[in-house]
Amino acid sequence: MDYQGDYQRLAERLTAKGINIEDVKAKLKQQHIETPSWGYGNSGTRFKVFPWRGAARNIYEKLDDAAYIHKLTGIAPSVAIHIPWDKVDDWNALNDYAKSKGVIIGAVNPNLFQDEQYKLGSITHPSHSVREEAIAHLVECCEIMNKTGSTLLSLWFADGTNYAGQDHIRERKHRMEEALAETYKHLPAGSRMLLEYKFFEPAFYHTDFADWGMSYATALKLGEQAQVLVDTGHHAQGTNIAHIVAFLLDEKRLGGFHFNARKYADDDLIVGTVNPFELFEIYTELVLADDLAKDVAYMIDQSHNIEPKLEAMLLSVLNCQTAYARALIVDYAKLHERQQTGDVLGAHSILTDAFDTDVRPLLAQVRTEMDLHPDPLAAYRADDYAQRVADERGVAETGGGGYPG
Ligand code: PSV
Ligand code: MN
Repeated sequence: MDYQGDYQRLAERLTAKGINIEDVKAKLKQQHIETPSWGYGNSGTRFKVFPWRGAARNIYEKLDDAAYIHKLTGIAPSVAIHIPWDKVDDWNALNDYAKSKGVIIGAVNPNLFQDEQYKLGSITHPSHSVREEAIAHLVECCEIMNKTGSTLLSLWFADGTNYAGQDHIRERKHRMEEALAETYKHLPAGSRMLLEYKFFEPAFYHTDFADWGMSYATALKLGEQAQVLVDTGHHAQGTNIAHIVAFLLDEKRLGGFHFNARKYADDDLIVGTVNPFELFEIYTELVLADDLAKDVAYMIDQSHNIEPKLEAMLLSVLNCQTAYARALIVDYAKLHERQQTGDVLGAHSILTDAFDTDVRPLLAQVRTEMDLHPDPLAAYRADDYAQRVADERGVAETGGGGYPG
């Protein structure tokens, strides 16, 4: 890949604008995108699961795959786990295995949406005993965090109702607050609880955590260890996610992201495919917020349906890297100047100029400096890893502990 000449020209152009290219490269090298264990197993829609030959069948194979994505990109060193899908008897052995592969266990995601008793909700269920069971699972996940060294409890609830009058909405809110307050007490020191929201599905009349405002209000009640998790696929059409991000950053309550792309519903399409400009807008807010964004966790949340799992995950990480690179080369000084003088389109053009910049030579340079292949997708396609795991693992009959067919 002959990118050096292009990189030199880009570096000169950016330097002339007062952008410190060494600083940009240093930030790109520090980027950290967490991949989800469930993205490596078979998954699908409620209509059909198309099994992928070579999909990971258990948490060890998921770690192998995640380590491979990290080896190619250099920026995906941690793996989110889902409990009980990824539960093991010996957590020390799992930690050691992850370490031997060059990755660590990241966020712990409880699962309160697949058991029979949760038909009417988990922590908001009308029955006290079902709520107790749900809380016990959340506490168990806090204990797992202690064993894996995880610093994030990532919470998403399928809770909600399907018909007006089905349940008392405010009582459900109180049940939810009570359960989370109890869970909060069990959070390991220094860790955080991230509250995800989603405006519909699987409940279709009301969802107990429907939007960022509900997660935010609840986080405020719980305490500083509770923050909001923005899943980019969980908003209504046309929602300005960058605005939500800016607001939460300013309030110091943006805990992290679940990245994916959506065209209509929570499609879990590859992040940055249908929405590259939206992803770039989000990253500009993060870059602008500087220190306010220092603890934000960046996680992928995708379950690939028809696409090859490994290439999909690789592309997802690379799309986040591209968006971040574009956001880092925005001329923020000039942007601010134009904002102050009310130069509406002049200000806008500062953003489109960065977005339209071909950052591939910059990223190739960064990767070379990190001793990586300058083009990870080409490296993946030239490599035999996918073929090897296809031969070794064959076609899994289940989702590898993830979404069943
Ligand atoms: C739900 O749609 C969700 O986005 C939540 O983050 C879950 O944890 C994740 O998918 C995996 O089930
Ligand atoms: Mn999510």
